[in-house]
Amino acid sequence: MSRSWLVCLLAIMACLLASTHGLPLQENPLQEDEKSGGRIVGGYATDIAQVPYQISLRYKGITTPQNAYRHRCGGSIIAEDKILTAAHCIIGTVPSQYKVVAGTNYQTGSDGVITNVKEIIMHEEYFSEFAYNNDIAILVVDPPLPLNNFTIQTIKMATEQPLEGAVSKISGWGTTSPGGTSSNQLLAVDVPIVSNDVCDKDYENFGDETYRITASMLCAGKRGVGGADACQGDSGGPLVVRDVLQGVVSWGNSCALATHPGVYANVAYLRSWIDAKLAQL
Ligand code: 4AZ
Repeated sequence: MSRSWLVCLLAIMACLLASTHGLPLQENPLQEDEKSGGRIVGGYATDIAQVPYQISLRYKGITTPQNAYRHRCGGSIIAEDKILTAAHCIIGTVPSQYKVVAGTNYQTGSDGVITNVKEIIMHEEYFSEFAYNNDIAILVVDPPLPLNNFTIQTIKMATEQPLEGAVSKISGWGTTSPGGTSSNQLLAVDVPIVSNDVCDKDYENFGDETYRITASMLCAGKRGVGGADACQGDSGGPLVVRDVLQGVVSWGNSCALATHPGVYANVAYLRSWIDAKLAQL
């Protein structure tokens, strides 16, 4: 038998062996939530009139001024000239790198109105002691947004903690699966509030010892079920319970896992910091 025939035979045998031993034939098997055709993850298309406090924070790199501003994070309108977002969205950047777009349904849309960021106020204790601790920032925009009682409105900030099990609404243009593509249409999903004690236990074996659920955080998700969550690109955006802003999309282990709720900055807890900053402005 010639050498080339032997090589051929070996190759065929290797293939037969592989197929009987169940090596994956598909390079990238679908994630659980991709099978369900998820959105935001697991959500539904909504209209900006349903969440008129939602903004799209558009960003460009400092070394690529020729580029367009692109959606980076969400945020919430707390006054005609103030936006609440996550510290991790804006850390290490300057105001000129941003535009704020309000009253739009699309992350690439130029419907709605556009304004500039004049000032960024980040929590001084962001990431101190614990990972993602105090993940909150205020953006001052100029000119102020033209509030219209329809597609561009403020949201009231919480003064009290939400009840465990209360249904919250989260919204944004983030990815519809972990590591997936983001949605051009605004999406929303409803998830129940999870207590910090329960959530901290869920995160016991995640990351290093700095990953704890602290008082500056809030959790929401369908424990034991999964499939509904915020994901990458939703960060900085709103978690609302009965028309009150309770959370700011912050972090989590992947997205929409049954074992790990999404984690949010806790607006009621951070309220004293927010109010102090607003009073100084
Ligand atoms: C992110 O990467 C991210 N499931 C945001 C929210 C969550 C996970 C990741 C929560 O911006």
